[in-house]
Parts: sequence; C-alpha cells; structure tokens
Amino acid sequence: MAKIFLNGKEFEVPDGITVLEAAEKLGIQIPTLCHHPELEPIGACRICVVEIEGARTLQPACTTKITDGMKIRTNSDRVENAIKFNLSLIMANHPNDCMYCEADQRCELKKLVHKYDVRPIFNPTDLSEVFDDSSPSIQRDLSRCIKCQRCVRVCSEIQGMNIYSMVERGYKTIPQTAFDKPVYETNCISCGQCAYLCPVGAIYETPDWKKVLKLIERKEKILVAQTAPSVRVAIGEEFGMEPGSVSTGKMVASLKKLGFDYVFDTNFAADLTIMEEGTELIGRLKEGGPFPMFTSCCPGWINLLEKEYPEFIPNVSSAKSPQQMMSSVVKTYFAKKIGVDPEDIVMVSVMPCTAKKDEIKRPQQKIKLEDGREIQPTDYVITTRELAKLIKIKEINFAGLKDEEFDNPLGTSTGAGAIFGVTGGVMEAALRTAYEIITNKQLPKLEFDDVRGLNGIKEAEIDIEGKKIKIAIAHGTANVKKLLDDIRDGRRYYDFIEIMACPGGCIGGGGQPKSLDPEILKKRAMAIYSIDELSTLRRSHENPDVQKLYEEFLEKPYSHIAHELLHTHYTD
Ligand code: HC1
Ligand code: SF4
Repeated sequence: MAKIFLNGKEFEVPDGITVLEAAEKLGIQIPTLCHHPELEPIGACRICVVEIEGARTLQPACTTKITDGMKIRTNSDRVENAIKFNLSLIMANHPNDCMYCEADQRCELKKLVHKYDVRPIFNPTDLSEVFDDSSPSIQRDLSRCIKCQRCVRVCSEIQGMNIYSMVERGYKTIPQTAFDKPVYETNCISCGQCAYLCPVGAIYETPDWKKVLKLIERKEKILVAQTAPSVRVAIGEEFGMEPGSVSTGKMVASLKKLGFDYVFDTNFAADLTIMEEGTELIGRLKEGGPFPMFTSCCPGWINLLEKEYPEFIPNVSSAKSPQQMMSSVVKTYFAKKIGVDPEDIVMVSVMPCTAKKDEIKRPQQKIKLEDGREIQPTDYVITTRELAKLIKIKEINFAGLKDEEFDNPLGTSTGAGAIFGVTGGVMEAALRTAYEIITNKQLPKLEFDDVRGLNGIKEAEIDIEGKKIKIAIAHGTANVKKLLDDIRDGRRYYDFIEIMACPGGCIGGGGQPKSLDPEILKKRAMAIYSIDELSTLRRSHENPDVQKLYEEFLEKPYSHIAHELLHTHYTD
C-alpha cells in the first residue's frame, strides 16, 4: 500500500495504481474524455490534469502512477483553469451542432462544457469533412471527433480488427480507415464498439429511429416489434434506473405506447433457434461432423467469418439468428393467423447490436411466400439507445410505466431463451436441450458453471452418455480471433463453439446504453441470469408455444419448411 495526500487529506491506496484510479476509489471525481475503463490509458485529451507537488507542470491523472508520499491536488484554481482551457481548445475544433448530433444527452464533452462553463474563444474553423454513411450499421461524422482515440483503441485492443488509425497532424488529426476507404468497404464487422465508446457523436449507429418515428406517426401498416434478450436488462439505464434492473414490462409498455400493435419476444425465437441448432448439433454428433460446429446468431461474428475466416463456413450452423427467425415466422405463420398480407406488416427489431442492422439486408435471409414473392423478414432495426431516444422524444415516463406483457403466441419464452443475451448463454441453452434429447433424461443441474463468467475464452468438457463433448466460448473479437487461429493451426480442438463478437456477448453490444461503469457487464449479466432463475420453464424444448408452432406450421425441427424459413447460408 502507498500513502498519498489527496486535496490535503491522507489516504492509503494500493501500490501501482494511477492517480485517476486512486481518486475513483476515494470517491473523488476527476473529469476525463479519452479515458475508458476497458482501454489502456493514453493521456491524449489532457482533461484529467492534476497538480502534483514537486512536478513543474500539471500531470494527466490517467497515466500518472501513484508513488508513496505523493501530494495531489484535483481542486485548485490552477487545475480548474487548465481543464477549462483544454476544453476550450477542443471546442475550438468542434462544431456547435448539438441539436443535430446523435450523441444528444449522452455527449460526454457537452456535459463537461456545461459543468466548467466553457465559452468559445473563437468559432470553429476548418473542421474535418469526413462523413461516412456507407455502412447500414454505423455512421461517422469526423467533424465532431475530439481525437480521444477510443474508437482506434477499442477496435484494435478489444476487437482485434484495427480498422482505424490516427492520420494527419495537429488539430487535423482524425481516426481514419486505410486508404480513406468508406468503413463498409474495409473488414469492419459492424460490431459498433467504436460507436459504443465514442464520447461524442463522431461515430454512432445508423439512425433508423428517424424512419421508425415516421412509421409510428403515420401508422399506415401493422407495426410489430420484437425485443432482444439483453435490451430489457439495459434500457432502464437510459432513464436513471440502477444498472442491472430488469425492465421487461416497462419496455413492452413503452413500445405499446409508441404505437406498436404487437410486441413479441426475441427470446421466443431464441428457444426456436435452439430447437433448430440443437437438432443440427445432434445430427452432426451422429454423423461425425463437420466439427467444430459454431453458433450462428451473432452477425458481427458472421461478418468476421466471411471476411477473414471463410475456411470455417461449412462449420457454422445454418440456423438463422433469433431476430431473423422471429421476423420470418411473423411474416408467415402470424400473418396467416391474423389474416393479413405479410407486406402490410412492418417488422421492427429492438436490438443491443449495430450489426443486426446489416444482417437484415443480407439477400440470403429473404423468405419466399407461397405466391412466390420474396420478402425481407425484418424491416428496421433500432438499437437500445435508439428505442430510448424515441421514448424520450415522445415524452413517455419510462420509469413510471405500468408493466405490460408480451403478445401471444410469439411472446412466451423460457429461461434458456433469456440467457442468449450473455456470453455462454447460447451454449448453455443448447446443452440443456441437446443433453435431454440425446439421453432422454433430465439434467441433474441446469446451470453449466464453466460456460459462465467474463473470461474471454472459456472451455469445458461435457459428458453426454459417456461421450465427451469439448466446447469453447469466445467473446470480444480479439479473443475470437485468437481461438480461431489456434483451431486453424491445430493448437486446439473442440466439437461445439459459441462465438459473440462483442465483449460480454449482447449485453455489451454496440447499441447498448453507454456506460463508464467498469462493472456494467457483470451487472447486466446478473440481471439476465436472474430472469432465467425466476422462469418456470428453463429449457427451450419446454416452450409450449414453440411446440405449438411446430404442430401447426413448421412440422418438426429441420423439416423442409423449417429449412426454407429458418435457415440460411454464408458466402465468402
Ligand atoms: Fe443477441 Fe440474439 S442473443 S444475437 O446477442 O441470438 O443482438 O440480446 O437478440 O438474434 O435472442 C443481439 C441479444 C439477440 C438474436 C437472440
Ligand atoms: Fe472496428 Fe467494430 Fe467499429 Fe467496425 S464497427 S470499426 S470492427 S469497432
């Protein structure tokens, strides 16, 4: 432990930590912009400066390590004036376009400018003109870039993709793609982690909320929404609720208030996915491969597969993602049930994910109707943040809403469907069903502890009637690449692998509420597991409405019609 003096008071803090970490532990706020708890500190923005006795100049708290006896001041006039000055320098190169900016109330720069009462020294001139709307998932307006490099760092450190690097010099420096290519023409996998960590509005999800707002206000078609497993454990954060709150009922109520006619649960389709993918796994186990088999529900992973690992294409499950299964069922089975033309239904998905926005545009996801028309199952994807924005625009008091229930018959789900939203969840849900179908016995314990937790790569061996099945789970694309490289080069072998591109799985998706809480993924994961624990049904094959869907329409898992509607293929 080291002794330090912070603003005149003596404290003991662990050796080797930074001034910023020490202050955080002691409950003293130091403003930051480039710092993010998940990234290596670089001291780029100079907003976290502090006075250290004996040092000639102010020092950045994020990169300065504590030493024994260090005397630090965070609250002097000198510190405050420097923060103000550094913020005004950022503002001198930043447009005053807050009313048009996608970051709106979440802008970290705006909050600091207000707090420190920063006034413009001169009007911004010569701003970067890079505007990139090439991707269905993310947009970039680099006139708003504050050079914090969070996008560069998350894309390389956490995602291992290295799509951006800082180019140009001085105030003209920007994060740019190689050869200034539009981001959609690079190997970008659309995960949206760069947008998730952007402290301002320089990178953001493609704003489909505008189209959805028009739909709601014009109300010309039947509006159907579906909500992904991890939206309900995060959306409350946008309305001041405690991280880790489960707000399923309020989320459904808010969508009804916005004007959706039906609100269905993607968790239902997650159960359906398990029926199809589990059958595929059982089939491969009987027929001897191809192994490893990979899960297919994460579209960031599918983008990585096609762009960088096409040799694994035959190994990936052909099951569409739950989002696409739900929309395919809504526009066939459900449209028939309510007697409407599928093209009179508009299907909107609420997802934690930006890559879901490009998944819906894949041509091989289209479904063929009985009369030969080919249609896109999902029409629009909005992120958790975009749904929150719509709720705010419509002045709905989210926290005060009375809980409402999902509509039937596509609103029933099991605990197995719920855990899809967290790393390891798809694997656990698949094992619960595969084990019981193969052995005809009930699992003695439903929780597979080895697949839980936030380690980047998890592995286990499962015994099913004497047959050992080797499984692995990877999340965060840098971990995923490490695992794939090891398998390709023969250093590791598995039978079944779950891949999620974002850290934590969907709970940490690029479209989730932005958070600087280092414990945020843990809190959201615990909320997901609590939904499973409180469910009366916890195995996908027990979902009565999934069973009914097979009886009335799909016949059985992997049937011809199930193949037509619920399966897809990949191309390199
Ligand atoms: Fe996911 Fe999935 S779990 S991919 O993370 O398989 O986005 O939440 O909806 O489709 O169910 C996302 C989450 C989501 C799908 C499911
Ligand atoms: Fe990198 Fe993901 Fe951003 Fe693409 S969307 S640039 S892969 S962080």
